[in-house]
Amino acid sequence: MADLPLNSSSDASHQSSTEHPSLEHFWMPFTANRQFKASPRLLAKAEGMYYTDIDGNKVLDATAGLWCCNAGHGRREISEAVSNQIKQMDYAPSFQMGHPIAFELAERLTELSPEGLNKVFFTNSGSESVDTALKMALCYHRANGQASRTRFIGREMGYHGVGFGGISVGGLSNNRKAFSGQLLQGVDHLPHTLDIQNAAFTRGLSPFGAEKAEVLEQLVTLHGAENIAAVIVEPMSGSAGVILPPQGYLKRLREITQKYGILLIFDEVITAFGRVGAAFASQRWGVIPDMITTAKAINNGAIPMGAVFVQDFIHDTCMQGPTELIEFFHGYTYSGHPVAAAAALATLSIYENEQLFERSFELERYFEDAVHSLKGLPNVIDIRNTGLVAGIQFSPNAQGAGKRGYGVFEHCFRHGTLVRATGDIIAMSPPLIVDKREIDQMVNSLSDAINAVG
Ligand code: PXG
Repeated sequence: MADLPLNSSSDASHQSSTEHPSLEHFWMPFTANRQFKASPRLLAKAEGMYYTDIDGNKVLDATAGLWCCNAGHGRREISEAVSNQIKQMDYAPSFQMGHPIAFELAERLTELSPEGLNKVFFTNSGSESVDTALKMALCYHRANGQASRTRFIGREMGYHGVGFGGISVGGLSNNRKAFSGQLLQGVDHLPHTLDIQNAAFTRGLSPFGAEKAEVLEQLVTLHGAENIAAVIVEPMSGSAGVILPPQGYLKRLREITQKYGILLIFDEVITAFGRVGAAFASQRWGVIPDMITTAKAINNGAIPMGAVFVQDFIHDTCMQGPTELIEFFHGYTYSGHPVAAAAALATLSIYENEQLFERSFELERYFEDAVHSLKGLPNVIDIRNTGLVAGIQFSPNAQGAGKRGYGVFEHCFRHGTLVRATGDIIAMSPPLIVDKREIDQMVNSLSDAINAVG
């Protein structure tokens, strides 16, 4: 077994302990494993707005875990629902069998979803939701007598998880290049909508850039609408560093897809359940897609779960052929898992009782003012925000792309605030229970880090 690294980069503001588990065997996801293991950050507890690390230091959570814990941490309602459900029935299959709680959850979810999206397919993650939606699009067109519609259109800088479908329609080159020999055939990408030159420091949606949706018309001309199955975009890109849709852009995508019979999929794995000031980004920005992919905050991140919301017409078209035959050859052992579903029902009750989606909308202005106060600090080249999410972008430093962003993230963590770095962008997406004092604390911590890192 390897020697245990003992807080090699701890500083005076963070206590260090001498006991760590062996870090040798867990190959960590999306992590610089060797760097992390040389200087680990290990969390042990979570309550409300705070994590506590294994040395007992409190860390203010400005990321809702990884965009998951919108109701804050340690919610008793959720842990009790999970505990009760696991005692009553730990697991039950959803293939040719069923259990009431999954049906109840599907119904509750459709009370929140945009009009017409009344069918729910359960998965266990955002990646699975994306692959499910892509497969559903192919099934629908085939059932609709248009089997030639097989092409997908994603967008540059889009993130749609890590399945082969998701990385094919996704547009982050680091996630694609090692696998490029085996990506899906027949995929194009729209241009991304990040526009620092014209729109830096815009509060909310930029008035510039809706015309980027027109590229879809060119792709239709190039391939023929009869060959295109679906367009998939995040209404707001999270992973790529909080990239917002320009005003009118999503509406234009909807108009063009509708005109040509192309399905429009919104990937709301990050934006659903209150992040942008409404239950769904679709509602916030007034554009209704044909499918919505979700995960994460569906049950506050408590148990892996995802869901695809589907327009009735897609579902109904697929319900054909002899009734004893399976209509959609797709599903997961854990689709609609009873314990995950119990956590989701408890979570939805918290969202409703505490009006957290409304809170996200109401706090938007305060959060916006707070994050935009960072304008003018060294190397800050853009600040973007909506609801309770913000991205702060830095120019890269001489050591290379991403180094400054990582430095700011690391400084914040060592001084008690968890933010998320993607390249030279810091994302903040606190639990929706955050209060104004905590917003100030996060922004002060970030300001200190930006000044210190330089
Ligand atoms: N779609 C979107 C829009 C996402 O943001 C996924 C799909 C995949 O979900 P799963 O559950 O398979 O991981 C995501 C995931 C970050 C970050 O740093 C974002 C995600 C995951 C990890 C890190 O912003 N989003």
